[in-house]
Amino acid sequence: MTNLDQIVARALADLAAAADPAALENAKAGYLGKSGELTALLKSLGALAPEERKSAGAAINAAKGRLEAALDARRAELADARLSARLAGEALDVTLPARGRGRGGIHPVIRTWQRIEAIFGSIGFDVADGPEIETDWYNFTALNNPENHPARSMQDTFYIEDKDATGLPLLLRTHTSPMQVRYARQHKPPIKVIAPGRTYRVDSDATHSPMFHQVEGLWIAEDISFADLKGVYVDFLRRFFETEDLQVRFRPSFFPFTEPSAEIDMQFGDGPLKGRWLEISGSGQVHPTVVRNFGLDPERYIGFAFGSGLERLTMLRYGIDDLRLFFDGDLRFLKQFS
Ligand code: 2NM
Repeated sequence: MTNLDQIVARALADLAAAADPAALENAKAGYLGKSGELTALLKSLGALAPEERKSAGAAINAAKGRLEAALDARRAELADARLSARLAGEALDVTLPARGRGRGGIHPVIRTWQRIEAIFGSIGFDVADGPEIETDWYNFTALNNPENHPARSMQDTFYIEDKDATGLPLLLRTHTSPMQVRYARQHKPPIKVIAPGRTYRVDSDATHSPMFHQVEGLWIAEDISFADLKGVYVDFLRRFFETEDLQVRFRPSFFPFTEPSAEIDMQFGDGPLKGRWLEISGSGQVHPTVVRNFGLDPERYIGFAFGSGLERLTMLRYGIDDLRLFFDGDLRFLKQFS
């Protein structure tokens, strides 16, 4: 074997043994680099006699060609191996079932809202809907709220910068009564409607949220009395709380939109709240001025209204002790109701 053959054999073995690109480039340098063995042979050609130089040069160039081809092949092999290792490391099992989107649930307050619509619907009450941004007239004036009533102040009510057609400020409704005024002005008596929805007041602490939910009820006809209010509301409470073992009492009170007015208290005959009177609603006989603002003659039409908080009803029904749980968005809480 000639010296050249030996070099080529060693070089091919070294290239094949290089385990990574850096080792390969090192091995290449030992033969084809500036001070590589093959490069040295090429440099030494000048010292040969011209007749030998030609054939030696051709042999060295052929050897150089073999090494370069082997180098390219090994480079490609190492690159392939690296890609395969990476693909194996990042393998995805595309046959796994998809995770899918989490299923939403009904918020407990909205569940209460739905139950209330079903219960009142079953005894002939329609459901009113209306805007959350209201005019001063629908939210206060029509409901007999005096011009200087504290509820009308910026301390209690969220006003927005836009004005209505009469130049009065628009506001976030502080109760759902304005929906009932709108409904009553668009329907002929008998008027029998509930108005559930979001309401807003400047109030935020452990027991008050600036946004909360109310349901108000209204029944106006020629002969609707406090006895009807009592029958309807007691029936509602017994069905809502799913118990007949429940007492109700009416306590005199005051609201600008009703006269006379009463707070409604209830008491469970059983369970953890047994024997405690709980405030559950405001109510009253609709004030003649409000009936007139419905577009009706108060000498002919009469009836009752009530207003209850949906958060309060929900807390009592499920035994929830902190209002803030409704608004935190904590799934550990919410999932218990879905
Ligand atoms: C309450 C208490 C008492 C009420 C009055 C009216 C309307 F539209 F007829 F004037 N709707 N709701 C009312 C009455 C609301 O909430 C504590």
